[in-house]
Amino acid sequence: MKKSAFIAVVGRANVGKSSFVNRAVGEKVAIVSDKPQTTRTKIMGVLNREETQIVFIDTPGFHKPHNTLGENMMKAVGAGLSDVDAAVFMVEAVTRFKFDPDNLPPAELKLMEEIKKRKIPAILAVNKIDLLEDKAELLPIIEAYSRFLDFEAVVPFSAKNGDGADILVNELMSFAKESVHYFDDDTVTDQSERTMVAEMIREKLLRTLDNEVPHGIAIDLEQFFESDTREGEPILNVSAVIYCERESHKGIIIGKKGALLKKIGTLARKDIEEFYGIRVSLKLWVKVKENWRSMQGAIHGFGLD
Ligand SMILES: Nc1nc2c(ncn2[C@@H]2O[C@H](COP(=O)(O)OP(=O)(O)OP(=O)(O)O)[C@@H](O)[C@H]2O)c(=O)[nH]1
Ligand SMILES: [Mg+2]
Repeated sequence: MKKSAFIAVVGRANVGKSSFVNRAVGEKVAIVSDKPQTTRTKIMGVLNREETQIVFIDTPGFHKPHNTLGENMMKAVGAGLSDVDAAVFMVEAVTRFKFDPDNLPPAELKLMEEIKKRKIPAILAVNKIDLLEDKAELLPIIEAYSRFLDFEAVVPFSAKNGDGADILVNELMSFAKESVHYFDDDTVTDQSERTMVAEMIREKLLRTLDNEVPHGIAIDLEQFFESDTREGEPILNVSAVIYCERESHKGIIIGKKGALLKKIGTLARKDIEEFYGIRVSLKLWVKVKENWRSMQGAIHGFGLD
């Protein structure tokens, strides 16, 4: 009997939502970095196990928006929570902030409120347990969140080393109901190939650059086509413009004598080559589009709404 479930994965930025979705699906469908607000849109990742299809909906980290892009990202979280069978509410066992059970971050409280209002069955997933010295540290965390929401289950796990991840996936399997499958069995994501490639490039920028610079970046893929080399080998030709918000950022991205841009290009090219299994020629340019994160038209142009 064919079954399926739609599962929203929500939580504050940087808790490991995308890392979990990638591990559950078994393929990299969403980019990951140590910078908050890595994920900008809702992204589907598909897992097929026997006759059951689980569609994970990875969402941007929940936060108070500071610009139009942020507002769109929060709309994506709302849309991600629409018509799902269950939600994974993800928190981290060891946070960069001091954990105070009586003062949970407002973003998390608001998100739990939203889940409650929509009457979505939710699982509390406590990620990053590999960082815990003592598992007993989990108790006050679980207790603090359970005060606000009646979770169907609580699963501590590590998206990094996989401990407990299967327990979480198995819990989610129980939400599957008899239904047609919405994706072909060999499909892993709803994103287009062009979007995946643009995201691979953005991931390298997020991982290489610091502070404000990577947050103001968007990628516009200009060329994306396959051809043959003179030796008759297939090659994928990709050219992309890296948009940033300031002239000073442009200089940082390019680096001394173009060294940083070259490094980013090499890292991205290797990733794209691995993904497609053929040679890739990647050309990158850097341009400035001031304040684009506050311009709906530009945001739309980048496919971020
Ligand atoms: N130690 C450890 N680090 C983890 C684990 N899971 C994720 N990380 C790291 O946490 C950081 C954020 O991971 P992401 O998967 O991008 O987090 P996210 O929740 O999708 O973040 P946003 O898209 O910004 O909301 C990355 O540096 C990951 O490598 C884990 O289980 N243990
Ligand atoms: Mg993410």
